Amino acid sequence: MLRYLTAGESHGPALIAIVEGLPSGLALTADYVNRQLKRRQGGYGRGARMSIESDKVEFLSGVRGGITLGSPLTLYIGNKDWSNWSQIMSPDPEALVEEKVVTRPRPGHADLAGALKYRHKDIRNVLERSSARETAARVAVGSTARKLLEELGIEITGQVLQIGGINADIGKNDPEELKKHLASSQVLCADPVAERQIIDRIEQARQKGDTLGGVFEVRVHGAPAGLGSYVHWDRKIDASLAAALMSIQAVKGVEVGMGFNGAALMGSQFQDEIFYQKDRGFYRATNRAGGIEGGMTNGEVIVLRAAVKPIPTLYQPLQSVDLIDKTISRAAIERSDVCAVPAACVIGEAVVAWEIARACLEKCHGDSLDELKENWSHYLTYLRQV
Ligand code: EPS
Repeated sequence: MLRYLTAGESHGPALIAIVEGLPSGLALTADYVNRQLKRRQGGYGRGARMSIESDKVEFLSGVRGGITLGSPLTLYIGNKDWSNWSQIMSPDPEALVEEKVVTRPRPGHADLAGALKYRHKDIRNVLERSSARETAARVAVGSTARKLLEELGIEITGQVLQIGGINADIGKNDPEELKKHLASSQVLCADPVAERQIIDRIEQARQKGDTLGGVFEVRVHGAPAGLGSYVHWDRKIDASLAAALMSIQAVKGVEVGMGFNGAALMGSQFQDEIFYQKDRGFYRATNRAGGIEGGMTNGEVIVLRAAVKPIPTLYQPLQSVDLIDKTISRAAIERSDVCAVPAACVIGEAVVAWEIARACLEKCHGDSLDELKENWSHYLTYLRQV
């Protein structure tokens, strides 16, 4: 069973993740993970924190000589900002906890509900963990899954479709063009015209002390039919993918395939008709279902989209009420980003990679990569010949 936990506060010493269940024999280097960590830090619209950090992973266990051992992996990402916070965030009883106290909850943040739930008088105790800083650990974790999927011939790609109401026109690009634009885009957007407008809109929002949200898409290429299951609610792969995407900070909606737009069609217009070719097996000519039917992959490209709300920290803050003295006041201002949708897309790729890898291992098992690949290859042969 593939599982993981993350730990760490945004301004604490480090983020940690423990990953269990990766097969032995997988080639995995810090450089590989670091490439994804770097992508997550990018994107036009990030705040000052990203110029302090340059996230790098260290394997504290589970990898030897660049190869996984099958034992739990411990992933460590140090926070450079810790040196500015070590006295305030120290675990020692002498910590300067009276400094940088936050008492005016930001609407839209975890601040208020978190303080009420855990009976905190200082909202810092909430925001340090609810911060999207935690997603660095999840991207590191997802990179280990991405590496495993590469071995199985599965590729995960992501792109931003909309920021601040500006939609990318991706219909006219062929997949290679798309990849080229994506590789150089500052907002992970395949449409260069939309990209320029998005950057302008982010600048306008920054000048107004405001923030922006948007929509990103993640696609999974090469997943065979039969990942997930129809037999029980918690084995349906669309459910686990939606939960994983929804768990990303600020995500407010998830779609599979046509999603909400499909609801207005007739059944005859929506369903993807079934075809068969010798040596290819069953396939579809359309993909409105987004590669998932009945809680299982159907062999087509998996298409997932997530809606990211605008970041709650506003430099022109909205009304709030002080947690302690109950006076009406403006919400607290914490250093933050104007727009983190491109980062959210990279995080989306990571959490999707994780769920797909989990489903692949559940389907074909393997304590070692070789064992998994043998079982995988038998299954793919069966699908082609059935
Ligand atoms: C975040 C606030 C900012 C962001 C942070 C998420 O951090 P800070 O308060 O240190 O400036 O930059 O994101 C990250 C640190 C990151 O690595 O993505 C928040 O309040 O959620």
